[in-house]
Amino acid sequence: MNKKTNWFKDAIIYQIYPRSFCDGNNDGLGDIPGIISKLDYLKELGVNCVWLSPVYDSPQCDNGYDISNYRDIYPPFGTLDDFKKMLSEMHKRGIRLIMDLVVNHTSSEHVWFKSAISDKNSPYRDYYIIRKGKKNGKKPPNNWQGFFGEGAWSRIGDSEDWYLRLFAKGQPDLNWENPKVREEVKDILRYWLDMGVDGFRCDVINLISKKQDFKSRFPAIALTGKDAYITGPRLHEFLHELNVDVLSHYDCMTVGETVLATKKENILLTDPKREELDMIFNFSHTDSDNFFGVKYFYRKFKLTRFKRRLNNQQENLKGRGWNSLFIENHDQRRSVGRFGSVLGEYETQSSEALAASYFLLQGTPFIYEGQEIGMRNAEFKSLDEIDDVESHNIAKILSKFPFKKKFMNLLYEVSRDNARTPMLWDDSEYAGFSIVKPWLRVNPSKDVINVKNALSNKDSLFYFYKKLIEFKKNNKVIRDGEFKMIAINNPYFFAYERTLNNEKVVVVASFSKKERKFAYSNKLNSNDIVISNYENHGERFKPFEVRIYHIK
Ligand code: TEU
Repeated sequence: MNKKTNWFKDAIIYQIYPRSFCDGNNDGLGDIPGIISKLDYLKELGVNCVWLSPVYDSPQCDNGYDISNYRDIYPPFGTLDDFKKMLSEMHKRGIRLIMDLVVNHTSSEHVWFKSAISDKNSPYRDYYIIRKGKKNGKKPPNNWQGFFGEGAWSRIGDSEDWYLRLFAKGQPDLNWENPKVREEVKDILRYWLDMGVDGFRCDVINLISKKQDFKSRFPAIALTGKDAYITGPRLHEFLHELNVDVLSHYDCMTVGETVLATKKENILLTDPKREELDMIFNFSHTDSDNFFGVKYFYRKFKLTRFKRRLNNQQENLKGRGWNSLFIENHDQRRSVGRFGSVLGEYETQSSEALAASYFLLQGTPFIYEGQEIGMRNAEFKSLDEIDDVESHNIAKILSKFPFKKKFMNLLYEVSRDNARTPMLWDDSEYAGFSIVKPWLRVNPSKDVINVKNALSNKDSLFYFYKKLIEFKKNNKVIRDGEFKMIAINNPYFFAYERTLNNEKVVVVASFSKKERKFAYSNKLNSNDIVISNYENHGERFKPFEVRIYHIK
């Protein structure tokens, strides 16, 4: 019998990046005891689920997205007992836990991979995608490109053979064509589900099936070979198999990170009848300020484009699948000063306008650590301040280009480490994250932007998020109501309705520094406003004013 219920539809999910959340043993790195010490803070915010980025044992070439042992914890983060304690402390507080499931690839330090490359007859050889190179093994088997700016193959020593790795060198892709690999993955799922974990965020899950031709692609442009490895031919079959064999036996949920998936694929992946994933992350709106989904191809932000993309996501899955709602994660730069919000004057109000714009759409909202207090980008000034493997790979490529300086400045602005600086708990030297120098620099804004200040100011962004969370929890119209975008071509306002029978919620957020009228709101009664970031509501909206009307 299928044991899955739909609790994911009522989830409000907070993402923790364990390295950067809280350092419990003062070694400069966040850890599980640190997380436990902050659970009451999450309870105060009101979230009811945590997505924990990887805590498994790992050499950390990509901060844990390279797993060397799927059944143990990276020692600097704590022990399995610490993990179990965290899980039970979360459950005690009504907070569920979803783990990051990274099974497109393992670490090159995983015993499977070590055996696979050291012995051609190893039973693990076929766990990976290993092919003979061209030119007597001196050149890679084809011209595919990976996600971190490099070719997708690495040579095994000085042999003729190469292994596929769509990310860093230390992240060899698993061969999902091999049924033994799929059984291993199922066992990993069972191991954590039996321990009481509530579900998984499935890393780059739409890359697990590859076209088996392994031929070069022409013309060779960004992400060469992507037609072979993005939403490959057996993806749906593999996901269905995991669901039927494992997931459906537990009351758990899944959210798939689906990179560059099409509208049609997104429907297939989330259609409950097909039993694949509960929801997916669609990046079309976070990519609205770049070309081709590549953040280095920067494009000026337009509110109307952002609205259209979110509207497309909502309309696409209407009555068919479930959306995930987010504006930040550990791979994205911070949303402050992005997506129409501004730094400096009106910083808080504009972050509130952005929060209201995404949080009450149809779907399950996510908040990334620090987003709720308006943490800003890190303002990196040199590559030495950056740790991320992706940024370092790109910097290597950029060093060969003219206009290097201009590109490097862009890299500092979009580097994933912008989201990974230590959480700002207070204004002490290391922001209450640690008492020793952290692994990544502390954001210089810590004197003003920190949790302590946020909690002591009733008008802070934190309390605005808390209100949105409460409102969503208490009103089924936000979960089940029909979505409709209002005035989609208006360049200054983000507005939408949610309707369930005779009940209606209308969200109107101004993205203008000027006072402006919004014709639609003339029809509405200001007595119905339940959440706002200003006290008085005139005919004109004040800069970045939000009005949420609840009409019953
Ligand atoms: O991200 C997948 C992914 O597509 C990103 O690496 C993206 O290309 C990049 O962030 C754009 O800047 C997932 C994880 O979220 C990421 O942290 C991992 O590095 C990656 O998979 C490999 O596991």
